Amino acid sequence: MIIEPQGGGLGVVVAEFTAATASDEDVARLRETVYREKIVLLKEQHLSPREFLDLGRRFGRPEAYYQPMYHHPDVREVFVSSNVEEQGRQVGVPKTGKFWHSDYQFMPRPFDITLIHPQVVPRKNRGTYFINLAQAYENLSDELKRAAEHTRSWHSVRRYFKIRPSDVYRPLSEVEAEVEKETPPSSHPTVVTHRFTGERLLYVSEGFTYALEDDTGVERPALLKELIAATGQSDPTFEHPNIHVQTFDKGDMLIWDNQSLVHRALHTATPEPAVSHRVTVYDA
Ligand code: 7UC
Ligand code: FE
Repeated sequence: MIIEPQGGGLGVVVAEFTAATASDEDVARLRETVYREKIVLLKEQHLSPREFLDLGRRFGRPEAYYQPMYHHPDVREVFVSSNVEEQGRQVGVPKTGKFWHSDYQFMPRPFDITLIHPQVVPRKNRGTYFINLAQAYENLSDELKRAAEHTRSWHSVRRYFKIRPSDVYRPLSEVEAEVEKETPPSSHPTVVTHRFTGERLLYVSEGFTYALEDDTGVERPALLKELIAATGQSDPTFEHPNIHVQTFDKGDMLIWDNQSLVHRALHTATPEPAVSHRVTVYDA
């Protein structure tokens, strides 16, 4: 196993890692690298959905997505993002994650680690944007740090909940009510402490975070907007210095620290075929 920094700041590239024969020491070293470097790009993987899940298991307890329409038909713990029909039918869900978020941020317990194994890689707009919320917190002015302290932020999937085929002809109000009931908003402190590294994270996202309240329960919409902008998530040009663009090739696997990072699928002007498999885990 060879670990090398990738040019341009965030993340490392790992070559000569073989999932089937990797020792516990190799996996422990990778896990520690994920939390320290935030993104690990494993080269030359080519794993079946079952093998991918087996690798995910070595990093923690895999959790199947709460909605079955995202599940791989053979391995339910594998989440499928795809705009490619297989034998005339849709597998998984197209156009997922095209907004700043972290995975399951709207749930009581967000995932610790996300693993993505791209299957069909677009030729042009390949990649994912990332922002490190530990870095974003560090970069805040002392005044904004103080303002964020002792506040809570509220997160919901409602703006990005995907209409299911079974929702056709249902009143939107009924679907909305169901979303609120099945996935009520979750709140987390606006400044959370990373459970493994102890870093302070500015835990807000443009896609899921819809309210921030101070310690007396009063909503502070202007502060939320200012904090989100300070992280770089409001930049329509994606040129904010906090934004890291992670590209990948066929056979790559991306493993990232989902506590520290928000991410967003690259915006594609011309739709190209894209398929990726995802496994998400709780680490202890
Ligand atoms: O379809 C999607 O963009 C899925 C998103 C609402 N949730 C992904 C997650 O793991 O939180
Ligand atoms: Fe995501």
